[in-house]
Amino acid sequence: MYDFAVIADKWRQFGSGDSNTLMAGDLNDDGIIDMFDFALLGRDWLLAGNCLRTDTNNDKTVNTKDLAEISNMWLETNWLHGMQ
Ligand SMILES: [Ca+2]
Ligand SMILES: [Ca+2]
Repeated sequence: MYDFAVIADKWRQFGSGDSNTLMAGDLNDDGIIDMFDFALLGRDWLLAGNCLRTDTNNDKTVNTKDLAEISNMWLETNWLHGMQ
């Protein structure tokens, strides 16, 4: 586990580019969109409600639109990747 100073330094290194942003499809916040995120989507498939982490487009339902979000960004990474 890293402390805040290490995370802040990593954030600064990446500047303000796309790699600095959090990705909606990264459901477990490990910095990469992969099979673990897909598994979480499957767990919540067709659930409806507010504040669902797997509802990537915030339409209050976990469905094919969220699957499309993950599929479109498959294996993309951001600055969080490799921090854990
Ligand atoms: Ca992930
Ligand atoms: Ca959704």
